[in-house]
Amino acid sequence: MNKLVFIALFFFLFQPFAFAQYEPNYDESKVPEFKLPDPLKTFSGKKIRNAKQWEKKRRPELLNFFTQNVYGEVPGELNISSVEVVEQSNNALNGKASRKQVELTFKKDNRSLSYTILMYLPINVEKAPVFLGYNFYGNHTIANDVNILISEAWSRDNPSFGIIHNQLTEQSRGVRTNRWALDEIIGAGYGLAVIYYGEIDPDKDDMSDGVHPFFYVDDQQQPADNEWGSISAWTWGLSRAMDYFQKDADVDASKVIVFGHSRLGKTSLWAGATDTRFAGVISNDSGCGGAALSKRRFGETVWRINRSFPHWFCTNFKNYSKNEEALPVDQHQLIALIAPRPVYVASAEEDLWADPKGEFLSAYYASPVYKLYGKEGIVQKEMPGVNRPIQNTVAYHIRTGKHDVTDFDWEQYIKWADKFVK
Ligand code: GTR
Repeated sequence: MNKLVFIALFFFLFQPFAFAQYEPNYDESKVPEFKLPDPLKTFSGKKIRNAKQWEKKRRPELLNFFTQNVYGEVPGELNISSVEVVEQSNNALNGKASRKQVELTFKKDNRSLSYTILMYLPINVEKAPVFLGYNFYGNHTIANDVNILISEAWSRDNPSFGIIHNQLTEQSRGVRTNRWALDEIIGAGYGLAVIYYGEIDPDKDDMSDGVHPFFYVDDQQQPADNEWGSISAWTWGLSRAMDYFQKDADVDASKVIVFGHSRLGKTSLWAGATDTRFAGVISNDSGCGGAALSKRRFGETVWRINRSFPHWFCTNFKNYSKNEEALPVDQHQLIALIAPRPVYVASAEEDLWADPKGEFLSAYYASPVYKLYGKEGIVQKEMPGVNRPIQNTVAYHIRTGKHDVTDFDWEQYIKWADKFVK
């Protein structure tokens, strides 16, 4: 047999075994043994005893590790060049809200990038606390409102939403109203601000578009190994939205809660960790690289996420693919970086890919850091029953159903925000 044919045949026959080894695990009894790094012990082994030591020693070294090895560093400063209110009305949602569409523009050398924040604010509140979140398919998908402008940015195709040739269209207006409980948010006295994430960085493995190239020198094609992936870029966008809120008299910038689902839940956690101006953080079904503990290797793993979405994290994170045991941190420490500000981690029962138990344990193991500040986190190690939220400064629920954002989720977020942020 010709040698090449033999090699091809060999790989063909043994391929199922090779892949079986990396099939996602959904069996609790097959979760590997692992030791979680202690948030209250420094890398050099010193015990952290109070909030001051945490802030001086441990928090900075953890933040630095996540920056250099997981999400990637933002290579420089890029501030808002101009703000334009492109549309507004004081009569939205049957007179209950005002609506504002604000375009932020960034310029550097001969590059320019703009994105639009769509805001609904309750009419009877002078300075509103606000939920801020990214959406997956354009601002016009979040409400059945003909006045919402349609973004021209690249989008992943989704024929069921009428998105083909990577262009958002009229056909998808209002298709995601189910994910945003807008009436309830406004009724409870909060504003909602949303941004289409593709305007900051299109969600594809291409580092030549979005905000990344603003910092390239000479003929650089991609960020350095320790520099930002897409999650960090999206996080940068949220922080610039925060810059804007600080100047908007209609918003209470000291009460902005950053929210995100799934990959955008990973993003909201990283935003909360890196930007202490966010008063609260919500991670909805954020899974691997979000709230879920990586070392459990349950559902999606570091290898799998780096393979499917090579652009989300920094290149250095690939060192931990199939190598979670070498990670000197885990995601409970990402949550701890948000302390003492309120954080809500939510899971869905059928969303095993995101590892609900790993998400819960992260919230639990982050709690000792909250305790340093006299704040109550998650005190019981047993997961609560389905649809039975635990709401402290650290909050958690697992609801029935699949990977999604539902009215049940929002009801809990509003109740919790009323108590811990408003
Ligand atoms: C999945 C990915 C998850 C999650 C999800 C989403 O395909 O594996 O990590 O982020 O996408 O964002 O919808």
